[in-house]
Amino acid sequence: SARLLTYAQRAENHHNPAAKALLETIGRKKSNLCVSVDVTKQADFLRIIDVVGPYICLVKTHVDVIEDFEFSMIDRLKELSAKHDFLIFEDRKFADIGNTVALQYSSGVYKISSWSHITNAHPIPGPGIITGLSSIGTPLGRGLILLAEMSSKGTLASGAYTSQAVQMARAHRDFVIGFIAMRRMDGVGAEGLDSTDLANEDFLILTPGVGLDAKGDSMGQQYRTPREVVLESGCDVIIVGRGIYGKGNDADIQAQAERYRKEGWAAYEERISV
Ligand code: 5FU
Repeated sequence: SARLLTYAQRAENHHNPAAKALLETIGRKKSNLCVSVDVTKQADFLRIIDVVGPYICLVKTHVDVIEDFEFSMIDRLKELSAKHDFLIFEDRKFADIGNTVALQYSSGVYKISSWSHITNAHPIPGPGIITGLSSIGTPLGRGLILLAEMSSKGTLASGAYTSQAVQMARAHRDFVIGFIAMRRMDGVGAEGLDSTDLANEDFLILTPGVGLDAKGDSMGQQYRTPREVVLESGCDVIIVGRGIYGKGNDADIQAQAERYRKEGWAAYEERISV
């Protein structure tokens, strides 16, 4: 299964340009670390990304929390993406009908499709949300992640909901490149499917709720270590927010980014060596 392949080998399995580029970047930089930069000022946002850039494969944004947003910030973000060789993932969590999400993705203040290689969506509206986002994202070579599970306590994304999210993704393999999930989705919702097809299935698993120094926060977030996430649960990309950018000055932030990169990569190397 894909769990035992190298990231570089898996890049060959993917035709979606965003999935291929992400896997190649991970292999090239020896980093399965995505930093989530959830700060509210443009200057802090860009400064933190410049500090962590060398250690990451992907930066995750919530662009709508930036208070002093100007579109020129996106130009600076793209420059940093080229300078440090990482991709961009706007964690927009679209959740409406296809026609509406196509507008939200392409238009408005943020024009997410014009700069974000990867974005994500809740499967709650049904497959029309994929059709709508794909009508904008596929011509631009973008990739979509479906939220099959969440890291927060009491999430409703479990059981049959998770299985149906995976089934929706299987029906749209050109645009849906993987999941937000807490474990590999191999075999989930796969009753009655051909076993060789399933053995070759290669979804990317991006996993938030990663921290080395805390178990959670006061609002339901739950943290696991890179080792639990990558080695034990077979996930592909660790997403770390406050564990990195919340750690003080630039030198501390840089040290944490390097620490998580090392931990995530060691867990992957151990995984593929067994
Ligand atoms: F889909 C999800 C999820 O299930 N849990 C999350 O925490 C997304 N997230 C995001 O990852 C969340 O919106 C934050 O941007 C980030 C986690 O940040 P933390 O500071 O590492 O807790």
